[in-house]
Amino acid sequence: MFLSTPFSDVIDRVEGTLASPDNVYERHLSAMAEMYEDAEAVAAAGDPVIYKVYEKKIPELAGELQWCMSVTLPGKIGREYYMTKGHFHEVRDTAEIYLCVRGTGYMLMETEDGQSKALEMNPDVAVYVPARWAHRSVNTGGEPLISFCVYPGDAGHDYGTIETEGFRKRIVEIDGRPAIIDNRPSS
Ligand code: S6P
Ligand code: ZN
Repeated sequence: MFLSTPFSDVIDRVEGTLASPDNVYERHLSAMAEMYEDAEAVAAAGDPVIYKVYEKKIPELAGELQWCMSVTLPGKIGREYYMTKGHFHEVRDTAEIYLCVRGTGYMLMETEDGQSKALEMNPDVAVYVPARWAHRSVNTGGEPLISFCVYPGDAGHDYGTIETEGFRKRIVEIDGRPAIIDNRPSS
């Protein structure tokens, strides 16, 4: 049974906001401090906002679609670029589409069995995140990295593995350019 009624909303491609979000949250560095490689840089950074999310409230049902705007701010902690926490979907067999509308960066993805992939994000690039791939937005540019995200209504978020293990790759600045480096050996 479908509970939604038709609606529309307006995306601000510059700010990354929705005109009428049902839920807005900001993730500060303190909520993900252990995810960065450089603890000294974390301690010196204060507690900046790393990213913001503007969501519509949709029933968490398989036939529905969640949608939101994801805004990762520009900056680095040490040499490591600002990024989202990253997650698997709680319902593993659910995919997601990101449409980048502003900024420059990567969608960093990996599977539980050790595959990794980083796809560049620029305005008008649409990224397909398949089912069973954890995903994290990384902003390697000088302006906000903004995407419109769509994913199944019941997908949910599973942060557990990423919180304890991290991603296998990190994206850091080396010689003034983004570089994708190993974080930990594949198991
Ligand atoms: C949800 C989708 C995005 C992220 C958002 C924040 O499936 O992938 O809306 O939730 O980019 O990232 P995170 O990793 O903190 O949920
Ligand atoms: Zn997701």
